[in-house]
Amino acid sequence: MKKKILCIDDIQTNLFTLQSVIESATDHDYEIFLAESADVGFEVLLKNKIDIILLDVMMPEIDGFEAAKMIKSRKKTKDIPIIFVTAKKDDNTIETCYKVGGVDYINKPYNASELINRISFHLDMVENKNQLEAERMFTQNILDMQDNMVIVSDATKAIHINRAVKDFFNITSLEEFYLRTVCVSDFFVKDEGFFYVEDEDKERWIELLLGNLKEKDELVKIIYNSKEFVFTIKASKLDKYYILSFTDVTYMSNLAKEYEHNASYDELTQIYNRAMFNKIMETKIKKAELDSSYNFVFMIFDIDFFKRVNDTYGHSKGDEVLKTIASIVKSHIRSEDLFARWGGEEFVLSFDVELQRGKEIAENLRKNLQEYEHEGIGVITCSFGVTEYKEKDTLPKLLARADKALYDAKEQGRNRVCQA
Ligand code: GH3
Ligand code: MG
Ligand code: MG
Repeated sequence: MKKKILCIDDIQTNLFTLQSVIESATDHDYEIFLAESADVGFEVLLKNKIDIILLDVMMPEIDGFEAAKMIKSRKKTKDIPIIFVTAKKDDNTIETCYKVGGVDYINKPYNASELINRISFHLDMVENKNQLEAERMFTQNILDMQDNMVIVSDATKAIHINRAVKDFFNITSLEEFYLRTVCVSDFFVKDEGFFYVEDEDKERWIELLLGNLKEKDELVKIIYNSKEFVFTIKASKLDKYYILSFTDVTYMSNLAKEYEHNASYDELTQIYNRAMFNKIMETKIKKAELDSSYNFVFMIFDIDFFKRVNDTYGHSKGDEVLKTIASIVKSHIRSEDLFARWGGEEFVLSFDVELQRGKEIAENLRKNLQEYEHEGIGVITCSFGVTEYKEKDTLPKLLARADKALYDAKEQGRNRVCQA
């Protein structure tokens, strides 16, 4: 399709000259529109997709400078290059030509080939600009199609962000991103197992990351809007730019945490389960084997007549009682004391104290449990078996002794503490 040139000049002969010069020099390569005033020019601009404007400066009513300002102020026409064609040569005129938005000016009388070359030069410039913009849009589209957050950085700041980044930070532009931060690493939170940037490394953090990524995958933790997110992060270097890609694995990370928690905690009472208890007891036994001054007691307690609770009030009420009993005990021991659900309605405890003190602790717990009124049920008591670590003890031996003591407590009428 032929490019369209609009010539605006108040003198008709000038217009005809322009037209014939361009047409003969280019063998009718362009479609030419002629306007005898700025107003006529505006009408042509409205009806046609003009590619370039040749504009006279001195015109009655609206002069060339005014006309240029109006063309530049309208969205539809602001990107059309304007070349001033003027007889004036003074510095002021030349400066004003550019100031009002002209891309070039050419003096009358003009040389035909110079005029043609300038026209085609500026049309090429527009073409290149459009091409660049199209490529930029193409890249942006590809980036936006990624579910991952993609950030292109020149090492110090982000120069490109994709839609996922905008969605995450709830922003619409790169400028808004800068209002939140310049460097995304500012959001990284220091935590075990996560990539983190110390202040002194801020300048070269991407290089550090690239170095690490050669060895292993990296995770980053980001806290944004008081929410915690976990991302895997990938980075590559392209020319002098870095491309960073963040994949949200918060869900999987939470799932892993949940599995980890479930492996150690009893689902109903949320205290340690038997597996965790065994693990910690093994380390206590090892410690006692190495250090003869280290003492600990081990105790087991069992709810009295718990079967009746289930039979009378139902299984879910029984569950509630189990939870309440666990929380009563928890509130009367310290965080370093070991407390776990052994299974069913039996619980185990271990304290780093001598036997005498251990019995006192058990007695206190027994009392505290007895003092509690379970809603709709009343008092529920527990029986305790207490023993202390002895040389060459193993976990089964400790358990057998504590179990024996518990059996004695039951035999002697329940709701009491026995030792073995
Ligand atoms: P004792 O005083 O001799 O210990 O009598 P008991 O009724 O407490 O003893 P028994 O061993 O006969 O009954 C224990 C009951 O605990 C039976 C079982 O259904 C109940 N139980 C075990 N685990 C759970 C649980 O997770 N939830 C509920 N609701 N009940 C449980
Ligand atoms: Mg039992
Ligand atoms: Mg029982």
